[in-house]
Amino acid sequence: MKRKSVSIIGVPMDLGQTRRGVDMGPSAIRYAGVKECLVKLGYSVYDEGNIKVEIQERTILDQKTSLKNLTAVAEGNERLAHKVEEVISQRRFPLVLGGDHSIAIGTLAGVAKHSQNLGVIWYDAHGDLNTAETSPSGNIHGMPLAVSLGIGHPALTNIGGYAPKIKPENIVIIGARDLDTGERKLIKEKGIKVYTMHEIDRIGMTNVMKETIDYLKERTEHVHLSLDMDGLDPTEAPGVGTPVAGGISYRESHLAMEMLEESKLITSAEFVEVNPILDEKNKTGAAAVALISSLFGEKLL
Ligand code: HAR
Ligand code: MN
Ligand code: MN
Ligand code: MN
Repeated sequence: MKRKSVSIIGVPMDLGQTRRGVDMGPSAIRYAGVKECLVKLGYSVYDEGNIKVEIQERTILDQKTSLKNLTAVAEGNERLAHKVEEVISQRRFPLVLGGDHSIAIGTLAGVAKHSQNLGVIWYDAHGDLNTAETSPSGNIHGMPLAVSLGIGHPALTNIGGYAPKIKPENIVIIGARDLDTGERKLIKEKGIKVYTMHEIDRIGMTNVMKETIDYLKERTEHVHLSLDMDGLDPTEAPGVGTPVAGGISYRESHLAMEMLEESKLITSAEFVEVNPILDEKNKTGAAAVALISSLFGEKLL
């Protein structure tokens, strides 16, 4: 890691989808010892607490677009964007804990304020490239990557006061195995680099990460890691709202984090979609912390 100070930012967001419990993700990751791990690795760690997210017990549908909980999701992300921007101004590494993946909208809005040519690694079973028109669910957690490209509802694409946040050629998706029709179309149209499970099986995680690192090193100045825990196989990360079989293993994920650490490329990160209600004794929260430790330089020997 380039920055020796880390700010932990919790985002108890559960309004980007409809399964309850993912708002407790930040607690689960804290409980699994994220701060202690980073301190042990020699970092100065500041737990900034949680970003305020509205508590809304019933889903509110946007009348025109059928997007779910649009206003509350947008407001939470606006607050998150400010916080992330402030943390980077203080030269600290923002480590954002979700919460559902809709929070990547705010994280990227904050990070990209400081970076004209931001790279993004999207570690996920899903593409999160839907719009209101292509979404099968109306869930905003299926849209943050499209939104960050400037594609989607203006209440989301304009968070932070500017759009777009990122360029399609600066994105690498890793672990995809559940892509909707509209998402496939967008990937082809925009030429987004994707390593599906097919490529991971075919060439191995070592080569996937080597290629990803070389690709991003060449064209970007900072790289954000957006890690959705459902990128991992559900047997090893069961506490997620939208599990998809046939995922990345725990060991492959460790390898990926270790290679990213060696590359010194990552300047911000988020770990999302941990849902303790669906989990088995905080297995997924603990896996998130183990991966964070590797990303920040923990060695086996
Ligand atoms: N693609 C589906 C949708 O848009 C499912 C998305 C599930 N998303 C996440 N984030 N868990 O990756 O609704
Ligand atoms: Mn809630
Ligand atoms: Mn996701
Ligand atoms: Mn996902």
